[in-house]
Amino acid sequence: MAFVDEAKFFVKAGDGGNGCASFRREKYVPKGGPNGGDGGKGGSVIIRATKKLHSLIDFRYRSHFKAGSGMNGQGKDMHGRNGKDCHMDVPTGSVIKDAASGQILADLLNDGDMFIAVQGGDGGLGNTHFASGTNRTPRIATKGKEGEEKWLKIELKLIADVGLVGLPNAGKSTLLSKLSAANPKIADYPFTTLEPQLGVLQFKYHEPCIIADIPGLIQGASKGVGLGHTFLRHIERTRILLHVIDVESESVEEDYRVLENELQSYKEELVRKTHFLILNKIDKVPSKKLKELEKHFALSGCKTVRISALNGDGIEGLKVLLAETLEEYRAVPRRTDPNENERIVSDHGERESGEKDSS
Ligand SMILES: Nc1nc2c(ncn2[C@@H]2O[C@H](COP(=O)(O)OP(=O)(O)OP(=O)(O)O)[C@@H](O)[C@H]2O)c(=O)[nH]1
Ligand SMILES: [Mg+2]
Repeated sequence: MAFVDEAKFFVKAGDGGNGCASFRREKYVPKGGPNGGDGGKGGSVIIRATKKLHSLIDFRYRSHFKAGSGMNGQGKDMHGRNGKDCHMDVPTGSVIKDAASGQILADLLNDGDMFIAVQGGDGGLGNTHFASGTNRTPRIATKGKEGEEKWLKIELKLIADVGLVGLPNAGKSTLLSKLSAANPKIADYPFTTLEPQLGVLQFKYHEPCIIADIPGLIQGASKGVGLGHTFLRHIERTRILLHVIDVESESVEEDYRVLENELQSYKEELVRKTHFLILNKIDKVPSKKLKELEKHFALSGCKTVRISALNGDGIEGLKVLLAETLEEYRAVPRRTDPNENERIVSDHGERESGEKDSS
């Protein structure tokens, strides 16, 4: 299951410069011929895919992209300068559509793929073009053509690398907000998160990764209790699962068992995935309790990580662990899923409809 992120933006190519109508004026040359230069060509808006980008976050800050207009031609056969192209970088995997018709215009799969979104207008012709045997003093020059403009839609399919699972109120959304720039709703009651949320975790020296925070699971979720477990399909293809546990709970071991059971009843595969047990809210319990819990989980072969999502303790260590673990996985290609068409909420704060995407 992939998350679809999308944005709308406006592109406008540069207008062509006007051609010029002028005549040579020199001493002793009473009737100089035409010497009006052509107008410059307008710049185009060119969209280029780069693997350095991983989200459409930049579109939150900018939605209009304009190329430069061509300069007008001048006398003395001077052509106008061409307008500057506008280069836009988008993440690889972006699909560009016409916003009005929905028609796919480009599928920018590979690093370096380019697409001319709108062509600059041609420059007008200077009057030199119109001189002929019968008309040696043409006073006409043509106007530059207007650059194209349109609204486009960009869609990016994101596949989460890391999934956050846990009982309601365990602190999953708080953790997402600490690991990424996402701003999910956090509150001291169960089922705060009603729809999966995405965030992008940026590393200093590694490729960024995408984290999915899903609604809390409770005993019986697999039978539809609470919010059910259909959300789990959003994390089916993640590389890593973080099982977020509230260590303040009276029954941490039991909570963990419930979580494992629900994951298992959804799909056996989910419990076999690489996972780390995140002991959250360590600020709320004495270290004696933590040590006991660590000992308990170590016996079952589970790797634990202590954190306080609230005050940030242990978050840096967790980031390093995620970066290193993901690095090992990068070399292995992920299987593709033909049914990746669900839309959900991303950390751009845009809420999408649940409709199926036909692309
Ligand atoms: N003291 C303390 N409180 C925390 C910590 N992490 C989260 N909380 C609090 O726990 C409550 C629940 O946090 P959320 O992040 O909304 O929990 P959630 O797991 O996303 O909950 P659901 O979306 O309902 O499943 C909030 O009041 C948080 O402020 C922590 O490390 N320490
Ligand atoms: Mg939540």
